[in-house]
Amino acid sequence: VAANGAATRPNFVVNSPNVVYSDADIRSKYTYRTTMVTDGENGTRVVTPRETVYDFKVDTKVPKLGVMLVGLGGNNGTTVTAGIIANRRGLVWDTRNGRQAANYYGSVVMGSTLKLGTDTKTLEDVNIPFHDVLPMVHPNDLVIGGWDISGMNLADAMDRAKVLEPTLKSLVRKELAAMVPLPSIYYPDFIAANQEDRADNLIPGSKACLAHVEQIRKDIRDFKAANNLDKIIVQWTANTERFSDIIAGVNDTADNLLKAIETGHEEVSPSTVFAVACILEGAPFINGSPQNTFVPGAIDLAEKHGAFIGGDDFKSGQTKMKSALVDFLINAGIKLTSIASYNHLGNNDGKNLSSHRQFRSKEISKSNVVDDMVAANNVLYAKDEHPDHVVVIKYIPAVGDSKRAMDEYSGEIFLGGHQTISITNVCEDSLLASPLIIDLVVIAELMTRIQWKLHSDGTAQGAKDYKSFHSVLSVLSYMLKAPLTPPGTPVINALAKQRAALANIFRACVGLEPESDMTLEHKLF
Ligand code: NAI
Ligand code: DG6
Repeated sequence: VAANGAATRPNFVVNSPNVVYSDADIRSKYTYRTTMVTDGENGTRVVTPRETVYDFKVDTKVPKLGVMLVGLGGNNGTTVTAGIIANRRGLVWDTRNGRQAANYYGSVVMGSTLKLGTDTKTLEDVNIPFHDVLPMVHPNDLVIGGWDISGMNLADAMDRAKVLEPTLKSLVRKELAAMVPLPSIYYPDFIAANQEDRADNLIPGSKACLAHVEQIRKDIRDFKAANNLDKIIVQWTANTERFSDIIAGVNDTADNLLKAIETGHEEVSPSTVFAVACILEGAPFINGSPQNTFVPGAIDLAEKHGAFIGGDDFKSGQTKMKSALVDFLINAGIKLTSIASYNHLGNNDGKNLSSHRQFRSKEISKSNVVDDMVAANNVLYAKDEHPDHVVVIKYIPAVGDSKRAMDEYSGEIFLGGHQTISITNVCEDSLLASPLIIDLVVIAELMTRIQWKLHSDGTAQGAKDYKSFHSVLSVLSYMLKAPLTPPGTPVINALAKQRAALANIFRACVGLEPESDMTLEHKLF
């Protein structure tokens, strides 16, 4: 992939009349097949296959991309920055277990593969790196910057985070020491009081105002110009905030939200101010924390400006396991009756979450993650019936960033039997979250280059102009605990479905069918 902004192409060619390559883009004609169900007579249902033909167009010019993190000096911010530098420079360092080379493990884009098809001769699967299905930014080429209410340089902040090996830290120290976060906005009511002592790098003012929006917009423009960037993506990886109350006339519509910012309404959070600034600046904004940054007015504003937003809350460990395991159990016909999820951790995130209102934001985002899987199984569950589900988080400083998640899943099996599954998941939280930050950036950027229209075959149904995907990028759901979806559309939490959606949309863009896993070629001779 060219890092110089030249148009690039996947290193495969789709041999189909439905796919056309040019110097600037890849165009595909794609037939989307769905099944529609209506109620018929006498309690029967009428099921009708439906086909919609779309044209997709992918701009193949890979931009020079900047990523600006809100919370750059935190555990995630410093870890992802050090990790990208380590990969870019191909670093290898000593650990007590031997030599360790930089890698992108934990990133779907960089660490996983997609089945391209079946080898004509051997009939074996041909897999390609996920990153190669369409022209994507390489994470090594990302230019990183951002804001933090703590003005510590990133080398010292990396020490404060206590995540990385000293040998790796010494190799990236010089570059990180030169990076100092931009001052940020701090409205003390939104994060825990125990964060106050690190708030020494502030834009003046302690409630929302237009000057804050303008300063953030200027920061984005300045960073873009200083680094000669084509595009910027902004991601919130700052502290979890409390939820904002949704108040009619304040944050329910785009106009009211802008007015509320202008008049300094106390219910507008820093993360919402960042979101508004990014929307107005046309920079995609992704929320990696659980709070309701995207109040209805922010979503409305994004839709009005055709700006991209995504969220909420990185799905790194316990919830990722949960959204795979619950999908498996319920689809195996086992009636899950309870989930008890305990977490303890000792990093600054844990410290912030030891405050009730911030914990409550996290509790909400961690609790709704099985709803769709339960609701889909009307054999096991009556309407509105669901498993008991409790989430506990405790701050234990001694374990630092090494989060412990303990889950007990109980369910009913055949003829009144019971099954209890206990899982202990120990992981450095920031080493799980950092690759997600990368995936979110790379995929969100790619989504800005994909356009669609209804295929025109001379009928009235066809559309003339291409347009973008909806402002709310639900395609990012795989990386997020409480996926934001376009208003009125369902939330999918099941991990396998989220990944299939991502992969199959990208396949459609190069004119390939969804991967059905039927493998009839191995069954029908
Ligand atoms: P952290 O506490 O180490 O870092 C957060 C940083 O944000 C701090 O440096 C803080 O000074 C800064 N900050 C707070 N308010 C700010 C503001 N208004 N503007 C700019 N900077 C501000 O936390 P960590 O571990 O990096 O996590 C970041 C966020 O990601 C948290 O909300 C956490 O809940 C969320 N998250 C983390 C996951 C993980 O696995 N590490 C997974 C899911 C979500
Ligand atoms: C304790 O749950 C702290 C949280 O910030 C989590 O570490 C983070 O949200 C990751 O959660 P999960 O459920 O994806 O492991």
